Amino acid sequence: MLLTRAFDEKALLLQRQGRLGTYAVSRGQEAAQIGSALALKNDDWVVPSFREQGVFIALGYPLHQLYQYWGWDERGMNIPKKFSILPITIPVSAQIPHAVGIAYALKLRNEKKVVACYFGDGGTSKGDFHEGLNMAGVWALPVVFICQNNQWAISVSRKKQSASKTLAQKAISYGFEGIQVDGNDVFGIYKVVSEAVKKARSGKGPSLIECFTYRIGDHTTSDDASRYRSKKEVESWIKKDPIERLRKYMKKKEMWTKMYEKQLKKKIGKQVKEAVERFEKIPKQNPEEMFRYVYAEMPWFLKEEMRDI
Ligand SMILES: Cc1ncc(C[n+]2csc(CCOP(=O)(O)OP(=O)(O)O)c2C)c(N)n1
Ligand SMILES: [Mg+2]
Repeated sequence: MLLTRAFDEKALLLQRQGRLGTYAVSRGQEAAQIGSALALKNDDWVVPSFREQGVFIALGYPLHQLYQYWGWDERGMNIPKKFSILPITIPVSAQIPHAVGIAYALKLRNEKKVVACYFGDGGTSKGDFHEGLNMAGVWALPVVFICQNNQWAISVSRKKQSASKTLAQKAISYGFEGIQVDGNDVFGIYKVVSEAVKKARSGKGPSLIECFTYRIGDHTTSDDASRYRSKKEVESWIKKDPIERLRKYMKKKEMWTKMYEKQLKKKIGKQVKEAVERFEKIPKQNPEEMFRYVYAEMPWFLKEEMRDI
């Protein structure tokens, strides 16, 4: 969780210095992301949206490749073979039908693997969400839908997103279980996701887990959240910071010392520094690359745009 926070903080600085592109911070959502990722087995499938750096980091994804992706170079999502992760999906909820397709294939092949599919509260308003969850229920597929309800979809609040009392309850209409869990409690998330994964692996079908959490930062580096939400609201959630909660718990259990955190932060600082150095040494891609592979034959308007770069 601390590594994810440090990765994010560095990403923000790099973006402000023009060394990284638009970036979506995950501050406040570390428990939901790391707790859920750790409940998976190595060869389970992970289908992310765009704010899940904590999931990638918990699974051991190379940090420099994550920076590379956010640094305008999609080769950062050239997923090394040992990972069963799909590339980051920017279009909201487009990944949900993909996750369900993978789960369907796993079922047909009788492979005892599970798919973890991530999306946000805003993602539940998309048709893809309904289509995906509906068929996952009909076919009793091995998929765990993990909704990080961080209360905001850019400037649209959770209340404006859906009249449902909870997002978890939407699962009822698809014929499977939905659970709302404290998204800032890493142990709670781990437990609930572990149970859903076990259920999916044993052929008992999908689950929807709503992690009730908060996006402490702006939506992305292109956003200014102070224009649509109050300081008071943000401060009330800073008090529930998942890392602070874990620290308090560990202190109480005498599992934490100042020295432990100091050493951990030193190690993390080194990891992040090395990742940035490695990312910045990668030769820059030719900007023409982004035009080349969209169509078999490049249309005139792309040719025109390409001439202008
Ligand atoms: C199909 C589509 N429409 C609109 C956008 C612009 N957009 C990017 S993120 C976002 C809000 C997503 O909110 P949520 O699902 O709650 O995820 P969060 O950003 O809170 O993690 C929108 C509307 C997009 N990326 N894709
Ligand atoms: Mg959201």
